[in-house]
Amino acid sequence: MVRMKNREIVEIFSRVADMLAIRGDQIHRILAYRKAAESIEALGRDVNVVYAEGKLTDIPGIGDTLAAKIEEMLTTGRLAFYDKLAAEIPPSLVDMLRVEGLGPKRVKQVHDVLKISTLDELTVAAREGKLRDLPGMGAKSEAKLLAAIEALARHGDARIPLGVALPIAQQMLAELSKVPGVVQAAVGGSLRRMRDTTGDIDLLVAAADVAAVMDRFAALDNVESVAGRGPTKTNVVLLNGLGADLRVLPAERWGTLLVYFTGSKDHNVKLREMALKRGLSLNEHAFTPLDGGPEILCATEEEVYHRLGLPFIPPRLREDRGEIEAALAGKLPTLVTESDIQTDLHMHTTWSDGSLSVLEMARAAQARGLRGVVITDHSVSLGIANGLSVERLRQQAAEVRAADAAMGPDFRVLHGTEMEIRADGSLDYPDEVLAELDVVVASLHTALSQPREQVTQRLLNAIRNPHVDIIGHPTGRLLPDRAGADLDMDAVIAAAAETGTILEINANPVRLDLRDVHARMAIEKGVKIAIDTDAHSPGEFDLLPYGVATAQRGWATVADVVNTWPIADLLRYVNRPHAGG
Ligand code: DGT
Ligand code: CA
Ligand code: CA
Ligand code: ZN
Repeated sequence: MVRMKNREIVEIFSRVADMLAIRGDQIHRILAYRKAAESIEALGRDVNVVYAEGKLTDIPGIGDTLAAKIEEMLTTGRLAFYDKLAAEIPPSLVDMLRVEGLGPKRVKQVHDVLKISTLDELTVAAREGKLRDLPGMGAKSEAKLLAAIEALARHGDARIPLGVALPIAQQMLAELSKVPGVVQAAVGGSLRRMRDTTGDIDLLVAAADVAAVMDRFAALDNVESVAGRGPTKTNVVLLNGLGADLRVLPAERWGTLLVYFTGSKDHNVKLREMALKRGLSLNEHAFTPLDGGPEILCATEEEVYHRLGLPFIPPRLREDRGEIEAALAGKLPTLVTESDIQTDLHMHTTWSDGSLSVLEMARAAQARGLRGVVITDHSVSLGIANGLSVERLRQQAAEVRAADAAMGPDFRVLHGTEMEIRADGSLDYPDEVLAELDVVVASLHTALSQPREQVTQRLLNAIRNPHVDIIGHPTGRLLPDRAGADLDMDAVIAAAAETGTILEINANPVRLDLRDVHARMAIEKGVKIAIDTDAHSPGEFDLLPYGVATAQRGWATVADVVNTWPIADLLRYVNRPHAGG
């Protein structure tokens, strides 16, 4: 009998890590439990099966001690060590760690001093002003804590980052494609629209034998349990807790199936209204005449849109943000695509916190079809990332020029920086040093929680510096949990438009920053966009599609995206006489 599943073990190990942290235990012990939780989460197989094979210690980070604990949980459904810890550190304290800015030491303090052991009690205490008198606290930090608690309550329902869900979906899709008789297979829902986070995985398949596909789906390695099954759909829960829905119809209905389950819901509602005006009802199966005539089947999405008097609308635009109106008016944008991208303007090497040399990164970029890169290591005040002093930056210039020569005439290696915008708004390098660089990216990495006016002003200072060409990942958000700076985006975009400063869409799926709607706002004001991977290793160049998709969701065309320009045009643009400064 199965007593525990993967995600319950993940949950217990990560709670143990948090409880040890609150207790003030040794760091290596805390990290061991955290690593174990991450390993099981990434496992992709039922841990009960791995245990039955006697291979628990093959799992990364699982040695004999942790394997014995997993065995205990799998066979008894309990972990004595957890129960023992829980007697000392109430497990409800762990929930408080989800509040941004609230660490294990503080949690222990409010528990020890004020006897607070739940998030609700903490909220009440903060509202009543009982936290401000604790050592190291004050009225200001109390208000900040309360704001963070309220933010947590707002975003409580966990959505999964696109970068986590999409690879899982693609892997499942590859398995389903192998089932005999499968004609088409695609991801649907918010994943196909490439929204930055997703509620669940939607998979769509066209096949004659519906049952065979659904049987295979229910038996995939990463499926924990089947939550529901109907004639054309199966819903499962994955080992990592994510839901996944599969829908299967015959190939002649593929067009309506795709449109219906790509969504968004609001986009679909509009399409259905348009269909009704034409005397048709529309669902995933077909158009059905309201007067009772025979079904009209659509094997492609083009046919569905055509029947409604519309051109094909790319999935990335299907959010009911004016795309149907634009389509009717013949004004849909021609979206930028991956193959339009010629350069990457933001990446790191071993000079700061990257894994490869300048030349190796250039070669890796060339291998992916790019024609040029800008090397942008961190600047001096980001000590944690081994940021470059002016002296090291100048040494690096020589290496960049040597790499540029070594790559030959068909590939350019340019010298840049990802310069810190410091907490006080000043910049990390003086103007005369910035003037020596080909391209300057400026970014916020610290003090992101400053009040809106202050943090916006920091960014405006950077935008107005005539040497700053690009603002990297403008808000600094990290998906799923860190909200990023509370920027006045209208002011940032207005200043970027005025000075010609480029705003980045950072392609790393933990960032996707600018996000879609802000990219669209910027483009509408004439601001140029850079889509950059911010690669710290060669594999991260492959994150580009996430950035391109985000740009597409921002309605970006080739003209809006500086990475599509020949490198000479790019250099001319960044070296033009600036309006700022
Ligand atoms: P998510 O999963 O929250 O990230 O967002 P979606 O858009 O993937 O939504 P989901 O998974 O609930 O449903 C997938 C698509 O199926 C959705 O985009 C549109 C379609 N759909 C689902 N439920 C409804 C519904 O009640 N009405 C209509 N018109 N469409 C629906
Ligand atoms: Ca979905
Ligand atoms: Ca769904
Ligand atoms: Zn950065």
